[in-house]
Amino acid sequence: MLFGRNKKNPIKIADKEVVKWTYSTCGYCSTGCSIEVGTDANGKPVSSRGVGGADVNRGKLCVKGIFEHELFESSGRGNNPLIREDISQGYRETDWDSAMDHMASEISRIQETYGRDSFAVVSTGQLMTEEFYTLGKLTRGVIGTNNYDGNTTLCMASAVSGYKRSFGSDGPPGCYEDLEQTDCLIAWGSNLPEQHPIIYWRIKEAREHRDFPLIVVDPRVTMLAQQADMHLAITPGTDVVLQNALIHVILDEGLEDREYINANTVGFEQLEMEVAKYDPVTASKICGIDEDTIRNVARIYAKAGAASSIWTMGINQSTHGSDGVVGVNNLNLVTGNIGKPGGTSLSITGQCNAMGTREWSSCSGLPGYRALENPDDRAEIGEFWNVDPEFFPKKRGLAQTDIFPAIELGEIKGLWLVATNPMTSMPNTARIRKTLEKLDFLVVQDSYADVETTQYAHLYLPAATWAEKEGVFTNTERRVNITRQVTQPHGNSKSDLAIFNELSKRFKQAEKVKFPEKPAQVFEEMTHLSKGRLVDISGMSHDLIEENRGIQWPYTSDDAATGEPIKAGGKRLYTEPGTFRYADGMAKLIPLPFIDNNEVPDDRFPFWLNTGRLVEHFHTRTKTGKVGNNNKYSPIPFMELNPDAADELGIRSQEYVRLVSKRGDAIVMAQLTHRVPKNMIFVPFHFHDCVNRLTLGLLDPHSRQPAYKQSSVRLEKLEDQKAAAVMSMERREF
Ligand SMILES: Nc1nc2c(c(=O)[nH]1)N[C@H]1C(S)=C(S)[C@@H](COP(=O)(O)OP(=O)(O)OC[C@H]3O[C@@H](n4cnc5c(=O)[nH]c(N)nc54)[C@H](O)[C@@H]3O)O[C@H]1N2
Ligand SMILES: Nc1nc2c(c(=O)[nH]1)N[C@H]1C(S)=C(S)[C@@H](COP(=O)(O)OP(=O)(O)OC[C@H]3O[C@@H](n4cnc5c(=O)[nH]c(N)nc54)[C@H](O)[C@@H]3O)O[C@H]1N2
Ligand code: SF4
Ligand SMILES: [Mo]
Repeated sequence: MLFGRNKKNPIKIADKEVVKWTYSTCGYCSTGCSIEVGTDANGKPVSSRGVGGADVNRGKLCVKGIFEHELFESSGRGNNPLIREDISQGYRETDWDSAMDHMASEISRIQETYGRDSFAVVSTGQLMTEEFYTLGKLTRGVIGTNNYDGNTTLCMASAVSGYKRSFGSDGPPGCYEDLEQTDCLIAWGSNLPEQHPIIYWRIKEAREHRDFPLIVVDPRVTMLAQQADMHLAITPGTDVVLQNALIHVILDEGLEDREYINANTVGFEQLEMEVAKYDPVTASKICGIDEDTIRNVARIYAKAGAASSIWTMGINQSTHGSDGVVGVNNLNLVTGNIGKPGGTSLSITGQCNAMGTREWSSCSGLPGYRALENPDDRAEIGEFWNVDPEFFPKKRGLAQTDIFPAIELGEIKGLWLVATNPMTSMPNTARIRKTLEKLDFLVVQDSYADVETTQYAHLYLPAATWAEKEGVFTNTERRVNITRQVTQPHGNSKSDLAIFNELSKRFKQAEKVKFPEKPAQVFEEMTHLSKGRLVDISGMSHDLIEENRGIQWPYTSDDAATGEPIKAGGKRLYTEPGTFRYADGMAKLIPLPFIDNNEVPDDRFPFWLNTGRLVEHFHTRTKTGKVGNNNKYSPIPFMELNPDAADELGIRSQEYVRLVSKRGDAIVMAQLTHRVPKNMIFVPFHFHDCVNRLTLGLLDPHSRQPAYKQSSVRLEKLEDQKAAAVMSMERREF
């Protein structure tokens, strides 16, 4: 029988008839996998595969990367620029020259009427670094608005702020190898198997060879928590309390690394005084982790030869986001776990090039981690770009999350959105909708014409995406890797670099500023500006990067001159004592008092609303919603709901339920699971008109990042399930 069945259905792998493989770097998450895209005899991309010799992914790809070649011709891509005078009218197609002329004249009109900063630019973590650098030059050096920021404020701002506060500079100090070599790993609010599957796979493989403790701090039983030795289901938004308590126990039991603390840090006494208040008993009442577990974890971490902490949005997206990052750094500094193999404080980054934008986009400053506040930095960049340094603002302007309220107030009249979709990704989207409607002029530059923001735009610019162009990304471990062009831009779309260059030509101020056309020429400018900086890439070139399947910075021209194998350099920062980026070379230990300021469940809204991601989808689904193999896993909005809570409310599996917060409502399907506690629901944020209608998004005071993970809702049972299904369907239509 078995034989017969096998004979009837032999396994057959379709031959895609690939004639050429082109080297690239995955354009989804910040893991930074090396990927090759196969094209057939007609030049059509037909297949994707992992690159075997690449250190990051060693031949593997996750469920997003493996279908990435399907993006180029997916539905909804933009073909031509679209224009209209008023958002009540329909669009008409236009040519690039007219679109660029119109955009430049509208920017000038707005700036002349309302002042330079009344035109704002909101960018992303998903362009090539050369594009970020060029947009920075255009915005800071030519257009001259200080209201320029990126969606990275929704994502990595707390990590950036926390690194700056602790170490004197941004720049993740560790690498993936640390997570394989460590003797203890704590993951704070980071669900690697779904969000960074290849990093997860590397840790899992390392643990198969050498079992070291994995401790997961997350209010949900995530996939990573299922693999953990200890799962600490923390009360949302209270990680800082747990961090203080861990340090309390470490100091109480004399487990700290005195030698390291003396040679590398200042502020120990102040920290000691603050953590003294967080004995395990007091802390357990706030953070929900019992006192014995707190003591155990503190001992395991401090006694490990090398211990590492990683974190992602569970820490960053909180009103204590920046403090949570400083808390992780405090823990690693008192135990001597920075800059040594297996000992690090590593923010797992989000978007494919969130790091590139931090380093080179000039969003929060000037290129190469330079600051607007520093006169030397302004002078240096002014001279290099041929821009009068007085043209630069002397301090950073509004963060992305403050730009929208400034539109509400009428202070900002024009907005340029580059590769970001705030109509789905910002908290409280009803408010964002009203805000966008108020603009005199909105430009949306996106690879997809059907992205929700185009409903509010006056001008739509179709952008090429990912391997339709060339350039570099930097991943979580500071590895610069290259995407080569696989295929031509879709329709009449243009690369973002070409769009920035075209626009620059329309401004008088740009006559004396150079805008090189080729990505490799732009990269060359960056290498020059990086010399002697923390982010030194002066030894790199596009070709050398491809040859090595990515190179970690710093990689200096001196390193390159030695001719030694590249693997030796750039793995870790702060490996020598007293080399932190503050003037005295010391890292700061910073006391973190805890103030409970979240929206918490109450009688009217009794559930915690937790939000996040799924492995098969990326962000607002402009991409994965169009790839059948990704979308079919979860095509409709749903929530994770505890079966006991469902039982009490009379909600059955797969029923549609109305969620209500103080901001708005949304309809989702109930998926009953013990992943969430009884007083919490978890809703993926990938769906339009869904969970961000509900979120509050209070801002972290240091980073201005929204607390997407903490707000409260109630659940309403819906009698008319058919009508609910239709409403839910309408909201997910593309
Ligand atoms: N498949 C896929 N991968 C992605 C992305 C994607 O959209 N899809 N996006 C990329 C981007 S931009 C980012 S930023 C990363 C995000 O990667 P992650 O941060 O790993 O993903 P999230 O699901 O947003 O949140 C992680 C966890 O935070 C937990 N959490 C909630 N509140 C708290 C809290 O108070 N404390 C703690 N300790 N944990 C809490 C949630 O329960 C959730 O499991 O993923 C990247 N990778
Ligand atoms: N509730 C809730 N909300 C969240 C989060 C959460 O955890 N919970 N996470 C937040 C985080 S961490 C992030 S990073 C944000 C992400 O939020 P967004 O950045 O707003 O979401 P994306 O869908 O990634 O938007 C990127 C856009 O760029 C377009 N694009 C892709 N490639 C290119 C290109 O090469 N050029 C151009 N011009 N366009 C391109 C895509 O089509 C898409 O429309 O969401 C945030 N929102
Ligand atoms: S893990 Fe991230 S970088 Fe690697 S293939 Fe998946 S989405 Fe791409
Ligand atoms: Mo992100």
